[in-house]
Amino acid sequence: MAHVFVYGTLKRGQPNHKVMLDRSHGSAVFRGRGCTVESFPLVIAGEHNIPWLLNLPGKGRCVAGEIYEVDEKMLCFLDDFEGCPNMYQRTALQVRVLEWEGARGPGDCVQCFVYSTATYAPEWLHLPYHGCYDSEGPHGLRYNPRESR
Ligand code: PCA
Repeated sequence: MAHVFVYGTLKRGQPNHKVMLDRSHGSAVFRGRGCTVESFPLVIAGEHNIPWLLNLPGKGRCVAGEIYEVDEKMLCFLDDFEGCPNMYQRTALQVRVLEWEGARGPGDCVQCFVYSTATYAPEWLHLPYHGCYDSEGPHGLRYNPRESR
């Protein structure tokens, strides 16, 4: 079992959350909410308004998201779904737990996998940095789902 921190379209209520609920992809159990210990630039970029966590710790904001416990099958599925390693790369980072589901959880911080990218266009650094992604947020950059491309 591994922990995955999701900050974009995989979160509850976001356009790709359904893939985490599909048992044919493996299992993903919601464990709680958290935010990254380090700050990162989270930008919405490209013609499909895709959220990207740029792998540049120390810049941007602490980013809020959800922590899931996933099995090996789901991890493999998510790697494929997120185009890892060409689009996103899966790396480990520390997440500060804000709310844990159930009675007992780990301490303040938990190490999680995250899909971020180190291969972005330099001009993305000039886009607005978000702290908490919502496809329908006031930024007006609604995610264009893969089915509609
Ligand atoms: N999906 C992954 C990375 C960005 C995205 O839209 C996530 O939600 O964490």
